[in-house]
Amino acid sequence: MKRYLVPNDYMADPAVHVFNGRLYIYPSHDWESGIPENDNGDHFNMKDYHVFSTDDPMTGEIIDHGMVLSTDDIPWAGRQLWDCDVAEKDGKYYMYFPLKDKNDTFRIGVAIADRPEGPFVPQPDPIRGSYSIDPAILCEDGKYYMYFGGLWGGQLQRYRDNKSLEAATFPADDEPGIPARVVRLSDDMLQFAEEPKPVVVVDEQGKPLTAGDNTRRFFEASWMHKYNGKYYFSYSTGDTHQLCYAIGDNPYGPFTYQGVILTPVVGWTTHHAIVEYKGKWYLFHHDSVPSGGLTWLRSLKVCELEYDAQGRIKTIDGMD
Ligand code: FUB
Repeated sequence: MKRYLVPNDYMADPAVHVFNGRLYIYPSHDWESGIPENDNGDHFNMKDYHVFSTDDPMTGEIIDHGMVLSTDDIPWAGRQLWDCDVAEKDGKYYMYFPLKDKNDTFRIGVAIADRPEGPFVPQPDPIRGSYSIDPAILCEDGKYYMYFGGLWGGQLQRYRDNKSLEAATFPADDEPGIPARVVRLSDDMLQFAEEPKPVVVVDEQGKPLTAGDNTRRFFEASWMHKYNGKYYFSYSTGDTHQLCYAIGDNPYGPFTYQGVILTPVVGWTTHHAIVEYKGKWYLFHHDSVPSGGLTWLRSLKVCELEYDAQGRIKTIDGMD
């Protein structure tokens, strides 16, 4: 069974966490801004976030806590509030959000709240040294790690070794693909504590997935969860529209490719969060069925997710 969570509005890119025994959903807020569709993603012209919560994602009431952060409140804002994530530390809630600055370059900002439902107050500047999109946070033994990055409109091809290039550069098809990044956050949660490192996904022979392997290699939409002591790094393959996953032994990887979590959905993008709640595992994602296939008007969905006895995720049909 699958469920559309917010049938009266367009929400996408869910990040989902359990705070104080309740499920909190932090999506992007799609709307019709009239910007034509292009490979740069200009049509994803989001300008605010809402927060939702529930005590039962399949059948319970979904509470809309209203608008919690807007580009109007962010001093360095240019345009395009894309996929965010939220982490809790010492009773404060930190929202990490990608946004283009006034030079049209994606940076990652932080906004702080006293409660998981916000409202969130942004810091005056983005995180120093941040770039690209799609932050996802792992909390592990009191340390916090951010996974981030996305190709094409997400601008990751403009960077190598955390330095910006003069021009966007893609590897040849037989070279390793451009990886996501992982970085530990500072104790105050407001900066990077180290240089971001590549999130390397390898095949069964231990070789990094190549740029031409576009049904398996990373594109955007990082998520990290733990299952049976292993680290499951999951992501979208972008132009081949799959959600895939890879397993590692620590937060930095490397991660060995395992398979497909969700086959392509209606719409160009696919994006997700995986979370355990009250003894069940759930996949939150989005598709463009309710908007009649408009890629920039996406709707939040949830379904249960299952593992086999070896810890492999059972593939879910995106067209269901
Ligand atoms: O919503 C805008 C972008 O589309 C996200 O940041 C990507 O992950 C993709 O879902």
